[in-house]
Amino acid sequence: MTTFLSGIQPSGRPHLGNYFGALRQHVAATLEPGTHFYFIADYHALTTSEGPETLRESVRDVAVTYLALGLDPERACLFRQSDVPEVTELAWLLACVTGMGLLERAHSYKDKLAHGIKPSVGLFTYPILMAADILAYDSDLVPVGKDQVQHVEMAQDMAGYFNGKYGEVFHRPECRLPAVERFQKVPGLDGQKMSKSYGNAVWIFESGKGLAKAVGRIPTDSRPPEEPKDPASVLLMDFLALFLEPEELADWQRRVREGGAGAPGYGHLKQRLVAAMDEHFAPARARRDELLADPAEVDRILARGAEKARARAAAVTERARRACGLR
Ligand code: AQP
Repeated sequence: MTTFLSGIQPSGRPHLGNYFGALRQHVAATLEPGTHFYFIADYHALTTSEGPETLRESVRDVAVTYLALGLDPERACLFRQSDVPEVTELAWLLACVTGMGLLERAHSYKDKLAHGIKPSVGLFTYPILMAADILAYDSDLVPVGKDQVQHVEMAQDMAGYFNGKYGEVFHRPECRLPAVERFQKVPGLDGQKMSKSYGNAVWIFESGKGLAKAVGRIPTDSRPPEEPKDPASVLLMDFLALFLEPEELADWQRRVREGGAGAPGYGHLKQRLVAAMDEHFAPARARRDELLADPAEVDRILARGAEKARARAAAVTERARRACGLR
């Protein structure tokens, strides 16, 4: 039976990149046969924490987002990472077989430094905790966006180091990217990867004036509508490509490419984007409002998820302890 596992950090409001790269494929995967674990990575979020109250709110926000997007807690186990403290012990066991060089090659760490984020030891060793998260559940498949592929590969490496030294303890996980390539790395408002910490993100439940304002921030240039343009040079088209059906998208692309009297202006494209996002997320927004009104139910779901996840992680951790001589 295949075990699926993935997670998301409660380090800010889930954005379009998290949705297309991860959340949407997590929810879809739960329809496949297997065991499904989805966690809210609150230990990870401590690497960039803005305080306890914000963290608690963000954890709830991510839980509500998963459920509002259709994750069925009867089919998937939804839980808080910190409700399974075994992963921190596993992280230590993995740290002791992992060379510094592996972590020094992490692209995501280097990107964070390049964005001026002051690194803690926790941020540097993040891939070890992520490997522990993956290996603790004997995960077979890890659905993620492209930015996390290297981290899954590092988990494979760490499993290999540990197994090489102590025998076959950990399963080798494989990552799974969204089948549609443009969902693998969604651009932010500045054209770089959309990221909670880069100030370029659009919250998936943004609505009304907030949504119009966010879409209004997508940069455009001074070329007039009539001027023929390569659609690939118009960032707005990348956003529209996330939401429109292929035929409609092809039509807008053609009109942008041909220019002339029938070509849309940037304002027109922005209006279409707002309408498409509204339509796409309206049902989930309504479910979100219902869930926010019933926090006790969300707590119950997380508690049930934690119980099941912890039982699996405890067994794997015990196997690892014995293998390395701690028992
Ligand atoms: N722009 C993106 N396009 C596609 N997938 C993305 N993901 C994140 N950004 C994009 C995927 O979302 C999942 C959860 O990510 P995370 O919140 O745990 O960490 P992250 O990848 O570091 O996301 P952020 O927004 O960039 O967070 P911060 O700024 O806090 O570090 C992952 O599967 C990821 O691939």
